Amino acid sequence: NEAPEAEALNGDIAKLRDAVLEKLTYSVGKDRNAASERDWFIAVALAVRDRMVDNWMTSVRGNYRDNRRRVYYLSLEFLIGRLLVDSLTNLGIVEPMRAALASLDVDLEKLRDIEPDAALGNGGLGRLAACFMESMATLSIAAHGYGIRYDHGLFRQTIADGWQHEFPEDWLEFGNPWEFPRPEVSYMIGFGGAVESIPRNSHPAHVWHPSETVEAVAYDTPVVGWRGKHVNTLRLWSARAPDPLKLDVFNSGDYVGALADQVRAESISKILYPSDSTPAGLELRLRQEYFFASASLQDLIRRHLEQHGDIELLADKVAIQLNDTHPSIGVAELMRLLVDVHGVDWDRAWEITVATFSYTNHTLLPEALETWPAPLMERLLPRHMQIIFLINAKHLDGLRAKGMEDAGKLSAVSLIDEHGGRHVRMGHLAFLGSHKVNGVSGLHSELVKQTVFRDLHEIFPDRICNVTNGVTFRRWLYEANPHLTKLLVETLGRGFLDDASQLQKLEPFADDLDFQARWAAAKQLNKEHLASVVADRLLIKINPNALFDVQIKRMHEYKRQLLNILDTIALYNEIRAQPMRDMAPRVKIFAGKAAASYQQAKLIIKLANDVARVVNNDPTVRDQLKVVFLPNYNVSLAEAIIPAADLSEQISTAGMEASGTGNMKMALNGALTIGTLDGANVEIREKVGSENIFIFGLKADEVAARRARGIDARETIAASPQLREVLESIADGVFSHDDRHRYQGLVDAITYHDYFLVTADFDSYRAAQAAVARRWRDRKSWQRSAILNTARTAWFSSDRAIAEYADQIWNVPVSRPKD
Ligand code: 26Y
Repeated sequence: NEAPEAEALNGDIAKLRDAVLEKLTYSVGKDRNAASERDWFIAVALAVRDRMVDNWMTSVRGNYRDNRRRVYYLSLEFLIGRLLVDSLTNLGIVEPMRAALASLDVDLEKLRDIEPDAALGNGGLGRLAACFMESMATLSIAAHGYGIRYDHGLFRQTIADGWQHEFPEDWLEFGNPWEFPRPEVSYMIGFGGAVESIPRNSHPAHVWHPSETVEAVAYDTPVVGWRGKHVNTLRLWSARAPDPLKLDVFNSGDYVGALADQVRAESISKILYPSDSTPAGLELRLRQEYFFASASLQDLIRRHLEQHGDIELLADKVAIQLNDTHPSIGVAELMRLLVDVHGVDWDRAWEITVATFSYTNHTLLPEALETWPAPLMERLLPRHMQIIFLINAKHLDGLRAKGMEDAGKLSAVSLIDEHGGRHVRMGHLAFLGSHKVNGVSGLHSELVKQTVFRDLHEIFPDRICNVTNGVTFRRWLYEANPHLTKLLVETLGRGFLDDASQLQKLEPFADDLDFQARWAAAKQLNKEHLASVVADRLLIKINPNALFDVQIKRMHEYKRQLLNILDTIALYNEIRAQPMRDMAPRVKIFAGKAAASYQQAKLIIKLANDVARVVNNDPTVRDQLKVVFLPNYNVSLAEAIIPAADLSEQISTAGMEASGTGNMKMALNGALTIGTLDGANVEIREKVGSENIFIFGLKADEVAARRARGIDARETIAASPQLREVLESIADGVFSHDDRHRYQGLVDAITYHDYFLVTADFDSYRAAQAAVARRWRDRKSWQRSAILNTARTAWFSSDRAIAEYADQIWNVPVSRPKD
């Protein structure tokens, strides 16, 4: 029965070819002989989008017909990346499209590289939102994502003379073929002004008269799940001035003044805040948060009333997930909409609110916990400030009525932080306004209970739960690593594509030498590809047979790229001391962006580049060690690096990385992890087995104890000759001949004030790295472990994570693509 299949395939190829040509002609307006690669890309994207639309309409109709509870995922970040191959994969037409394009003399791989990388996010939190959108579609959940359509996503990073420079990113420059502008879907968002109290029989009504209004306009992007069956919507809001041009002002000759309101309004969706885990703290950030929370809530209430006609049913039909505290002003906004606009009485409105919202915490770092100065909130959102005070008063009164009198306890659970000027605690607001609060790994969720929300947890002991993060295997295995995926299909059949747990069936092959050889061949192809990327971008030749030792993530002191650099220098010293010693060649690969204002992180980038320059140009080192810092880390670069990784560096100070998701992606692609017992590393160890991972360093409780003893590191350094040598060489200017004192401050900082415990973990890390090197030399044993990493990490699929949210938090059904 091959003939009919081949015929169907040929039919599909012909149809795709016609569809692409039609788009090229009538939508792009180009003749095929004049079309540029970008023209072809747009034509193909539009043709692919058409294929999604039929299923999209069916899904939308189904969502109405079934009257199911809808899930709304509110996130200020969606780190989407490219969509062409992702869409083709989920629609199951990669190969037919490749063939259709080949018949037109067009190379699909070239088109893939032309698409800009949609970087509407900073890092883990934004990428998680994108993985979750894909899994919610895959599991046929009636879900909508809501966010902001930033004109400019995360900055483009260049490295010049080793230093990071930031340039604006312009993903919309040539238009966005995936989205549908919906100018008819728009909402008015108020700011400032005053609140009027109108006396009534029972209690006063409140009318907010904003002094400024901004319009939120919707742009919809279809999100297609695996096998194309279910399609959801990502709705992103763009800001417009309701009255963009003051004609009278313009006519009076003040051309710039006439546009001032427009500039102010549109600045809200101009640019993504480029910091993660460091305070943004500016008024524009609060304006962004309220703008998108309000637009999203108005939109979902309108949809709810259209469908169900009764605001009382909101919590039965709607679940809203807050992705960190960034949308948590939504708690006050929903109260305002229910009480002031829809006339629901306060207590009932609060019941509905709590039953509707749930909140995911992604960080324990105190500097990343959002608080807003009460005077700022009062000025920008006067009605919301009143509502927050009232929520707080009822909350604290309730506790006093239950006999809680301890002023310290009450102030710890108050929505208002009274230390150093009044601030609204957005985490507390999100906690109180939600029926469930989750952390993102087992360890992190426990720490959430013991630290940031200790006192609230005591009062609401059933509220905090755990949902360990996951990643979508479609993007991070099938698309990023077609060589390995092909081998897995040949070995296991196609079942694992629908049901990741079938990857377990790989276990028996871990010791099979023939399979190991094919496994190694796939890895080798990925490494050769990465080597060509490195050669193109950095003009550095790396050896694809070397161990690829990879640390890719945002630059942050707690992630301890510095520890990895110190290890690199120690290796370098060893090689110089014994140049002829036979060691396993290594390539240290770094990539990551530092927030533009984070000086220490930028200095660490410079150090990595300085070390790379010295090591790579030292003839005694030969091929034994190479160091590369790949600029402009983003989703697409991750897709090239992850399948090529042998070793995955997950070395944060224990207790500080909430989960990590790069750790999951690399383990899935058969890299071994070297890491601390932090975040999801703990669960990765449980799944893969301790003989297939390299764990080192202080544990979270030991970190706390060590810090309590003081973080002066002089004794630690004195006790480690290797560490002393490394730090001396940095301080002496071995890597900075042009400015010998460049790193004096950095060395002093970890010597006298080593908050992230780089020095305390150094020896243990070095020992783990030595164990890595020994294992690597026993290639069969390494490959066995690598295979077992892939076989045992199916649990880290975002399908599993989303199924847990659906079950424990949203109370909605899921159905698998094959059901
Ligand atoms: C308030 C503002 C400055 C801010 C903006 C972005 C604060 C935090 C963030 C982003 C945080 C983030 O990306 N957190 C990461 O979330 C991942 C998904 O849960 C985790 O895997 C990762 O450990 C955590 O650092």
